[in-house]
Amino acid sequence: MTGSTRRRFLATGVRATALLGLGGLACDSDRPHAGFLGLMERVNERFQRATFDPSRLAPELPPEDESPPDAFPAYRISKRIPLAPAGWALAVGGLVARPLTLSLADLRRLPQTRTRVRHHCVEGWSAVASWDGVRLSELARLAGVDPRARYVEFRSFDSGYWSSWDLASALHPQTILALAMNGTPLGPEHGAPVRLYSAVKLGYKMVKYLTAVSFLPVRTGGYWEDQGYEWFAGV
Ligand SMILES: Nc1nc2c(c(=O)[nH]1)N[C@H]1C(S)=C(S)[C@@H](COP(=O)(O)O)O[C@H]1N2
Ligand SMILES: [Mo]
Repeated sequence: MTGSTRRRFLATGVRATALLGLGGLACDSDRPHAGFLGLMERVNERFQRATFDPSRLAPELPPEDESPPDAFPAYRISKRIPLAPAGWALAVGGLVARPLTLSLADLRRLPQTRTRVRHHCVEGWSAVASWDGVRLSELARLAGVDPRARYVEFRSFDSGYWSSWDLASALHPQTILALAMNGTPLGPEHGAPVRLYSAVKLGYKMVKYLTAVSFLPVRTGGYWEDQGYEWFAGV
Protein backbone atom coordinates (compact mmCIF):
# COMPACT_ATOMS: atom_id res chain seq x y z
CA MET A 1 0.00 0.00 0.00
CA THR A 2 1.27 3.47 -0.75
CA GLY A 3 1.38 5.99 2.09
CA SER A 4 -1.71 7.81 0.92
CA THR A 5 -3.71 4.63 0.23
CA ARG A 6 -2.77 3.38 3.68
CA ARG A 7 -3.80 6.71 5.20
CA ARG A 8 -7.14 6.65 3.40
CA PHE A 9 -7.67 3.04 4.46
CA LEU A 10 -6.81 3.88 8.06
CA ALA A 11 -8.93 7.04 8.07
CA THR A 12 -11.91 4.97 6.91
CA GLY A 13 -11.08 2.41 9.57
CA VAL A 14 -10.95 5.08 12.25
CA ARG A 15 -14.30 6.49 11.21
CA ALA A 16 -15.84 3.01 11.10
CA THR A 17 -14.38 2.13 14.49
CA ALA A 18 -15.60 5.44 15.91
CA LEU A 19 -19.14 4.81 14.66
CA LEU A 20 -19.16 1.21 15.84
CA GLY A 21 -17.65 2.28 19.13
CA LEU A 22 -20.29 4.92 19.71
CA GLY A 23 -22.94 2.30 18.92
CA GLY A 24 -21.33 0.06 21.51
CA LEU A 25 -21.28 2.92 23.97
CA ALA A 26 -25.04 3.31 23.75
CA CYS A 27 -25.47 -0.34 24.82
CA ASP A 28 -22.83 -0.42 27.53
CA SER A 29 -21.80 3.05 28.62
CA ASP A 30 -19.56 1.89 31.49
CA ARG A 31 -17.38 -0.39 29.41
CA PRO A 32 -17.07 0.97 25.88
CA HIS A 33 -14.44 -1.62 24.96
CA ALA A 34 -16.25 -4.64 26.36
CA GLY A 35 -17.78 -7.52 24.37
CA PHE A 36 -17.42 -8.01 20.63
CA LEU A 37 -16.40 -4.42 19.89
CA GLY A 38 -13.78 -4.58 22.62
CA LEU A 39 -12.42 -7.75 21.05
CA MET A 40 -12.32 -6.08 17.61
CA GLU A 41 -10.47 -3.13 19.14
CA ARG A 42 -7.85 -5.49 20.63
CA VAL A 43 -7.44 -7.28 17.29
CA ASN A 44 -7.01 -3.89 15.64
CA GLU A 45 -4.36 -2.87 18.19
CA ARG A 46 -2.43 -6.12 17.58
CA PHE A 47 -2.53 -5.57 13.82
CA GLN A 48 -1.44 -1.94 14.07
CA ARG A 49 1.36 -2.72 16.53
CA ALA A 50 2.59 -5.51 14.27
CA THR A 51 2.64 -3.29 11.18
CA PHE A 52 4.09 -0.19 12.91
CA ASP A 53 7.72 0.30 11.88
CA PRO A 54 9.48 2.41 14.55
CA SER A 55 12.42 3.15 12.24
CA ARG A 56 10.29 4.50 9.38
CA LEU A 57 10.30 8.30 9.37
CA ALA A 58 7.34 10.31 8.09
CA PRO A 59 8.47 12.68 5.31
CA GLU A 60 9.20 16.16 6.69
CA LEU A 61 7.47 18.98 4.77
CA PRO A 62 9.18 22.18 3.56
CA PRO A 63 8.52 25.52 5.37
CA GLU A 64 6.35 26.79 2.49
CA ASP A 65 3.78 24.07 3.28
CA GLU A 66 3.00 25.63 6.69
CA SER A 67 -0.63 26.72 7.00
CA PRO A 68 -1.12 30.43 7.78
CA PRO A 69 -1.50 30.72 11.59
CA ASP A 70 -5.23 31.55 11.37
CA ALA A 71 -5.77 28.47 9.15
CA PHE A 72 -4.58 26.04 11.82
CA PRO A 73 -7.69 25.28 13.91
CA ALA A 74 -7.38 25.11 17.69
CA TYR A 75 -9.38 22.40 19.39
CA ARG A 76 -9.94 21.70 23.10
CA ILE A 77 -12.66 20.23 25.33
CA SER A 78 -12.72 23.07 27.91
CA LYS A 79 -15.05 26.00 27.19
CA ARG A 80 -12.37 28.50 28.21
CA ILE A 81 -8.72 28.36 27.25
CA PRO A 82 -6.99 26.37 30.01
CA LEU A 83 -4.17 28.34 31.62
CA ALA A 84 -1.24 26.63 33.32
CA PRO A 85 -1.57 26.58 37.11
CA ALA A 86 1.01 28.61 39.07
CA GLY A 87 4.17 26.60 39.60
CA TRP A 88 3.35 24.31 36.69
CA ALA A 89 5.86 21.49 36.13
CA LEU A 90 5.76 18.30 34.10
CA ALA A 91 5.87 15.05 36.08
CA VAL A 92 7.57 12.09 34.40
CA GLY A 93 6.99 8.89 36.32
CA GLY A 94 5.55 5.39 36.47
CA LEU A 95 7.93 2.54 35.65
CA VAL A 96 11.12 4.63 35.68
CA ALA A 97 14.36 4.51 37.67
CA ARG A 98 14.42 8.31 38.18
CA PRO A 99 11.06 10.13 38.35
CA LEU A 100 11.48 13.70 37.02
CA THR A 101 9.78 17.03 37.68
CA LEU A 102 10.61 19.37 34.82
CA SER A 103 9.95 23.11 34.58
CA LEU A 104 9.62 24.81 31.21
CA ALA A 105 13.20 26.09 31.66
CA ASP A 106 14.39 22.51 32.28
CA LEU A 107 12.69 21.37 29.07
CA ARG A 108 14.21 24.26 27.09
CA ARG A 109 17.69 23.20 28.22
CA LEU A 110 17.30 19.72 26.69
CA PRO A 111 18.20 19.00 23.03
CA GLN A 112 15.51 20.41 20.70
CA THR A 113 14.16 18.82 17.51
CA ARG A 114 11.85 20.18 14.81
CA THR A 115 9.15 18.24 13.02
CA ARG A 116 6.88 19.56 10.24
CA VAL A 117 4.19 17.13 9.06
CA ARG A 118 0.49 17.27 8.23
CA HIS A 119 -1.87 17.19 11.20
CA HIS A 120 -4.94 14.97 10.74
CA CYS A 121 -8.04 15.51 12.87
CA VAL A 122 -10.87 12.94 12.68
CA GLU A 123 -13.32 15.85 12.59
CA GLY A 124 -12.26 16.23 8.95
CA TRP A 125 -9.64 18.99 8.89
CA SER A 126 -5.91 18.89 8.35
CA ALA A 127 -3.20 21.56 8.53
CA VAL A 128 0.58 21.93 8.68
CA ALA A 129 2.81 23.57 11.29
CA SER A 130 6.35 23.12 12.48
CA TRP A 131 6.80 21.99 16.06
CA ASP A 132 9.96 22.33 18.18
CA GLY A 133 10.61 20.43 21.36
CA VAL A 134 12.20 17.55 23.17
CA ARG A 135 11.97 14.00 21.89
CA LEU A 136 9.97 11.79 24.23
CA SER A 137 12.73 9.18 23.78
CA GLU A 138 15.13 11.70 25.35
CA LEU A 139 12.91 12.01 28.45
CA ALA A 140 12.58 8.23 28.58
CA ARG A 141 16.39 7.97 28.54
CA LEU A 142 16.79 10.59 31.29
CA ALA A 143 14.16 8.95 33.48
CA GLY A 144 15.50 5.44 32.85
CA VAL A 145 12.42 3.59 31.62
CA ASP A 146 11.98 0.10 33.05
CA PRO A 147 11.83 -2.75 30.48
CA ARG A 148 8.42 -3.74 31.89
CA ALA A 149 6.90 -0.49 30.56
CA ARG A 150 4.83 -1.05 27.40
CA TYR A 151 2.50 1.96 27.35
CA VAL A 152 2.68 5.69 28.07
CA GLU A 153 -0.12 7.77 29.54
CA PHE A 154 -0.41 11.54 29.01
CA ARG A 155 -2.49 13.76 31.35
CA SER A 156 -3.47 17.44 31.03
CA PHE A 157 -5.01 20.36 32.91
CA ASP A 158 -7.69 20.75 30.19
CA SER A 159 -10.74 19.35 32.05
CA GLY A 160 -8.78 16.14 32.57
CA TYR A 161 -8.25 15.43 28.83
CA TRP A 162 -5.88 12.48 28.48
CA SER A 163 -4.65 9.72 26.21
CA SER A 164 -2.45 6.63 26.29
CA TRP A 165 -0.06 5.32 23.67
CA ASP A 166 1.91 2.20 22.78
CA LEU A 167 5.54 2.64 23.82
CA ALA A 168 6.98 2.23 20.30
CA SER A 169 4.97 5.17 18.92
CA ALA A 170 5.85 7.29 21.96
CA LEU A 171 9.57 6.61 21.49
CA HIS A 172 9.46 7.26 17.71
CA PRO A 173 12.00 9.97 16.73
CA GLN A 174 9.18 12.21 15.43
CA THR A 175 7.26 12.15 18.73
CA ILE A 176 8.13 15.22 20.80
CA LEU A 177 6.99 17.34 23.70
CA ALA A 178 6.47 20.56 21.75
CA LEU A 179 7.41 23.92 23.27
CA ALA A 180 7.04 26.00 20.08
CA MET A 181 4.83 26.16 16.99
CA ASN A 182 6.08 27.73 13.75
CA GLY A 183 9.15 29.03 15.57
CA THR A 184 7.35 30.90 18.36
CA PRO A 185 6.61 29.71 21.91
CA LEU A 186 3.46 27.60 22.06
CA GLY A 187 0.36 29.77 22.60
CA PRO A 188 -2.47 28.93 25.01
CA GLU A 189 -4.76 27.91 22.10
CA HIS A 190 -2.38 25.18 21.03
CA GLY A 191 -1.51 23.69 24.41
CA ALA A 192 0.94 25.95 26.29
CA PRO A 193 3.19 25.45 28.06
CA VAL A 194 3.88 21.97 26.60
CA ARG A 195 1.97 19.58 24.38
CA LEU A 196 2.57 16.24 22.78
CA TYR A 197 3.17 16.28 19.02
CA SER A 198 3.85 13.39 16.66
CA ALA A 199 4.08 12.44 13.00
CA VAL A 200 2.72 8.96 13.71
CA LYS A 201 -0.66 9.62 15.37
CA LEU A 202 -4.00 11.28 14.65
CA GLY A 203 -4.77 14.64 16.29
CA TYR A 204 -6.72 13.39 19.30
CA LYS A 205 -3.74 11.39 20.60
CA MET A 206 -1.57 14.54 20.91
CA VAL A 207 -2.45 15.77 24.38
CA LYS A 208 -2.11 19.55 24.88
CA TYR A 209 -1.62 21.35 28.23
CA LEU A 210 0.44 18.44 29.59
CA THR A 211 0.85 17.78 33.30
CA ALA A 212 2.15 14.22 33.49
CA VAL A 213 3.79 11.49 31.42
CA SER A 214 3.67 8.01 32.96
CA PHE A 215 5.28 4.81 31.70
CA LEU A 216 2.97 1.87 32.44
CA PRO A 217 2.92 -1.94 32.11
CA VAL A 218 -0.75 -2.04 31.03
CA ARG A 219 -2.86 -0.24 28.47
CA THR A 220 -5.25 2.41 29.75
CA GLY A 221 -7.67 4.57 27.74
CA GLY A 222 -8.23 8.22 26.98
CA TYR A 223 -10.86 10.95 26.73
CA TRP A 224 -11.97 10.03 23.18
CA GLU A 225 -10.74 6.44 23.31
CA ASP A 226 -13.16 5.72 26.20
CA GLN A 227 -15.98 7.02 24.00
CA GLY A 228 -15.23 4.52 21.24
CA TYR A 229 -12.56 6.22 19.14
CA GLU A 230 -9.83 3.93 17.91
CA TRP A 231 -7.12 3.52 20.57
CA PHE A 232 -4.06 3.03 18.32
CA ALA A 233 -4.99 5.83 15.87
CA GLY A 234 -1.83 5.68 13.78
CA VAL A 235 -1.42 7.94 10.74
N1 LIG B 1 -5.78 18.85 26.31
C1 LIG B 1 -6.31 18.60 25.10
N2 LIG B 1 -5.51 18.12 24.14
C2 LIG B 1 -6.02 17.88 22.91
C3 LIG B 1 -7.39 18.11 22.63
C4 LIG B 1 -8.20 18.63 23.67
O1 LIG B 1 -9.42 18.86 23.51
N3 LIG B 1 -7.62 18.87 24.89
N4 LIG B 1 -7.88 17.86 21.37
C5 LIG B 1 -7.13 16.95 20.51
C6 LIG B 1 -7.54 17.00 19.12
S1 LIG B 1 -9.00 16.21 18.72
C7 LIG B 1 -6.77 17.57 18.15
S2 LIG B 1 -7.16 17.48 16.50
C8 LIG B 1 -5.58 18.35 18.50
C9 LIG B 1 -5.73 19.76 18.01
O2 LIG B 1 -4.56 20.50 18.24
P1 LIG B 1 -4.60 22.05 17.94
O3 LIG B 1 -5.65 22.64 18.84
O4 LIG B 1 -3.23 22.57 18.21
O5 LIG B 1 -5.01 22.19 16.52
O6 LIG B 1 -5.34 18.40 19.91
C10 LIG B 1 -5.62 17.22 20.60
N5 LIG B 1 -5.20 17.39 21.95
MO1 LIG C 1 -9.05 16.18 16.46
